[in-house]
Amino acid sequence: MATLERSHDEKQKLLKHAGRMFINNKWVDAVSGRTFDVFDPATGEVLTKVAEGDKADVDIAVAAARAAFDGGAWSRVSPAERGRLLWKVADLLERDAEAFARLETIDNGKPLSMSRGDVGLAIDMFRYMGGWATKIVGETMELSVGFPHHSYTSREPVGVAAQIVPWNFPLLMAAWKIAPALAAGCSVVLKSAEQTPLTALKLAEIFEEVGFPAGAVNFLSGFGETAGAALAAHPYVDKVAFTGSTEVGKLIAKAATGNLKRLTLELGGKSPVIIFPDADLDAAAQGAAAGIFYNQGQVCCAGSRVYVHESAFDRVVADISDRADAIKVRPGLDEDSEMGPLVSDEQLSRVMGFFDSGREDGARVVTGGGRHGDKGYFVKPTVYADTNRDMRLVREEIFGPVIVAEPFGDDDLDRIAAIANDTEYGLASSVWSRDISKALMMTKKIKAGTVWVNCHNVFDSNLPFGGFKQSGWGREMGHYAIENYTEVKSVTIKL
Ligand code: TXE
Repeated sequence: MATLERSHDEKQKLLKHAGRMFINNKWVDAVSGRTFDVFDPATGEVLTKVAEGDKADVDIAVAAARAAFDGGAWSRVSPAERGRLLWKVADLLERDAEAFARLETIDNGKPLSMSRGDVGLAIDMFRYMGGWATKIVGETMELSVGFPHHSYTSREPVGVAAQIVPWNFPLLMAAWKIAPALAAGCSVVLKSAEQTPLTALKLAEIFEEVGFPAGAVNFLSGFGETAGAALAAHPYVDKVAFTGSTEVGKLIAKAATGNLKRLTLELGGKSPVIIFPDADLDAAAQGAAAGIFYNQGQVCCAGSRVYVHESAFDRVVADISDRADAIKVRPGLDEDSEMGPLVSDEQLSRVMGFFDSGREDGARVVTGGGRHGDKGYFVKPTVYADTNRDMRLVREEIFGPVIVAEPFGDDDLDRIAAIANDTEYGLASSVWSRDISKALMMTKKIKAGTVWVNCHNVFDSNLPFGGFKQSGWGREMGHYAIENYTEVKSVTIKL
């Protein structure tokens, strides 16, 4: 109860405009007047209410973003000024970093140490993309057209960007999406996830304080099937950026075809961790454990399948399982918490369903395999062995702190890669070996957008991130993110 009271109290202090959305530089109620409950994942109790934006609010926000982009004040802001504004966002986020971290933990459940890490990465993303605003350039080219000419390309902002973000890294995903869009000169309508709307609303306070022109950035709270779907289908939206489930990604792709919106999708994963016997096995076990248990396993690139050479299998699995048992599973606001609750009742039920399927399919529980406590949405860090490729545990994204471990006896890299690639996803992977040549050969064989060698879950604003196969379309971060928000224009002048 102490946690809940603390949460309520902090919520009052931490959010100035609870129950409202930020559209066209004004704090407004939903047109319908409706609100919905936000829950404390550590207790399951209602934390606060936020505005329930839907199609009517989407229409207003998109119209504001459209006007800002089509000749409005935002369209006249110079690249240097866009960069300065983004740096200011970073500075104010840094000033309020601890408040953001606490609010993220209250809303999402993750340990404070992780929220602090997320805020740091978000700050870095705004600075990094602020730097890009003045470095968006075209090329000149020689043609073979037989008359004197001058040809060049320019990069222009795509237009109105609708951005739909998930609940696992609410603030960070907002930063990944908003920062490149604004650096490129697009205007933005962002919809937070219904489970975790609070830090996006607090970020809106920062945008208000920085003083962006009206309509440049609009923050909506609301549900996916209503507000999200309306954004994805909106005829005046030019680009959609989505992070979430593969299932919803496909719905968004269909909705976006109406006016052939530009589209980037960052979707699910079932990322393999491959541990060769010549690896530093302590480091590999530590990395594999961190790779799955970080953020309660609610990470799209979580290393959820670990394949270990049979000669090292028992030792590595025992080590991962000891590490799982040692994790302090506590409410995120407790400073010593190392794993918080899952985000929602629904996510808890989903993960519990996977425990049931593991039981039915005969997988061996090495450790965990159930709920932790009876209040809030906590589950035990879990390790399974004796699994096979036909089990749901092995095929489907669980999005919880659950890893399946399987041995391989093979030394043939192609056969090992075939096991690693035996998934509809292709987001990430890690390879653990002291033999750099073997590790690099594996990086070429794995079909995934990211391959880490002797590490896992390493992110940087300068490092592109995204998936092969059904893990999505396009790359976020780095200069790729800027390309997502620009169109190339070719100009040819006959001299
Ligand atoms: O995701 P959804 P859910 C995976 C993970 C998880 C599963 C389900 O496996 O267990 O998805 O989670 C918005 N049109 N990931 O159901 O529904 C929604 O409001 C437009 C992986 O919570 O995909 C939210 O803002 N938008 C993932 C966002 O989509 C819609 C992160 C994500 O929600 C919509 C989250 C619609 N029809 C879940 N329906 C990752 N890649 O990191 C929902 N939304």
